Amino acid sequence: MTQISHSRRLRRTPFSQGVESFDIKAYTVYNHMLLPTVFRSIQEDYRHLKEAVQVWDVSCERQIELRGPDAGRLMQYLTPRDLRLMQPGQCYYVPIVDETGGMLNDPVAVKLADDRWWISIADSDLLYWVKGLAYGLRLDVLVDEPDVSPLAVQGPQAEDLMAEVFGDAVRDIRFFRFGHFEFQGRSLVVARSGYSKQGGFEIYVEGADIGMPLWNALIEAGKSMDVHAGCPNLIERIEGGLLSYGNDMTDDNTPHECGLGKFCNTQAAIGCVGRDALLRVAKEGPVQQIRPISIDGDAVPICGDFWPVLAGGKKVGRVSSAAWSPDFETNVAIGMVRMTHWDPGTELKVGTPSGLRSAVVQSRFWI
Ligand code: THG
Repeated sequence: MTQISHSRRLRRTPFSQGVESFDIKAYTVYNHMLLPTVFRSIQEDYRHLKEAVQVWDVSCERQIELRGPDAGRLMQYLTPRDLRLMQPGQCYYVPIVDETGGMLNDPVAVKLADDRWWISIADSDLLYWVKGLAYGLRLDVLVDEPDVSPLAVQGPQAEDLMAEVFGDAVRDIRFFRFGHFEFQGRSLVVARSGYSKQGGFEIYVEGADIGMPLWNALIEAGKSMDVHAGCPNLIERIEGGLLSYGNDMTDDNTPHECGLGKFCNTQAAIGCVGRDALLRVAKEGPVQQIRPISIDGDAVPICGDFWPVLAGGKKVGRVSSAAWSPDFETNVAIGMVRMTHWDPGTELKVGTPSGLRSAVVQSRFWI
C-alpha cells in the first residue's frame, strides 16, 4: 500500500500515540493534521459507535482564540448568527461567511468569557481571515491558535464513561453547554457536543502534556463498557445530516444553500461580513439546497468527487457524500439539488462510479 510521508507540516497530535496503540487503518488530513477515519472497518466502527462508547482524537478541530476587549465584536463580524444572547458557558454552531455570503467555515464557537472565545474550526485556514479582519479593522484583540486539542467521547455510554473520569457532575452538562472539570489538577473545558448523533462530550484538552494521561484514563475507565478508539464515522454522519466543510459545501455556497439558514439571523447580525449579500439571498431564497438522498442498489463506492445528479438526462445537482447504511438498508447520501427537483419524493438518477443509479429525495435525514 502507498504510504504518506510524515513531516512537521503534517502534524501529529497529543493523542497520536494512543491512536496508534489501536489498529488504526486509515487517516485523512484535516487542518494540516492527522485525523483517523477507520479503525476496524467503517461498518464495524459504525455499529460500535451506536452501541458502546468511543474516544475520538479530533485534535484537528483546531481552536482560534480571540482574547481582548473587542473579542465579542470580532466574533459577531465573523458570523451572521445573532450572538447577543449568548452567555459564557455556551457553544454555538456558527456559519462563517465572506463578503459574498460564501461559506468559509462552519465551526463551533465557544464563549469562555465576554473577552475570550474559541472558534473550533472545520477544515479551512480560517486563522488568516480572522487575523486579517482584526488587523484591518484595528480591533483590540489577540488572535492565535492555542495549545488546545479536542478529544471527543461519543456513543450511548459516553455519559457513564465521562462520569468515571470527571465525576457525576458531567451528567448535568446540557447540549452545547460546557463546564470546567479537573483532571490531574488541571481545569479543562468539557462540553456536551460532538460530530455524531449518538450523544457525547468534547474535552478541550489544554496542554499537550496531559493528552496521553487523559487518553489512558478514559481507555482504562471504559474497559467494562467496551470502549474503543473511534473517529467521526462516514455512515453515521450522513444518516445524521452532519455536513463536512470542503466536501458538502465550499465558499461557493451560502449558508442558506447548506440548510444552515436556521443558524443565521442576518438582520440582527449588525456588522457581520457579507450581511448585505446574505440579506439578498435570504429574501429571494436559494435556488439550490442540500438534501438527503437515498440511492438504490447495493453499496456505493467511496464518494471522492462530486457525482452528478440527473433528471431527464439534465444535470440538476450533485452528490458529495454517500455510504451504505446497514440500519436503513439503503445508500444514504448528501447532495446539492436545484429547486426544480428538490421536493421530497422526487425521483432522480445519480452517476456513480458503479453506474447510473436511481435515487429519491428524502424529506429528512435518517437520524
Ligand atoms: N465539534 C467541535 N469542533 C468542530 C466540530 C465538532 N469543528 C469542525 C466541525 N465539527 C464543524 N462542523 C460541525 C457540524 C455540525 C455540528 C458541529 C460542528 C453539530 N451540529 C448539530 C446538528 O446539526 O445536529 C447541532 C447544531 C446545533 O443545534 O447547534 O453538532 O463537532 N468542537
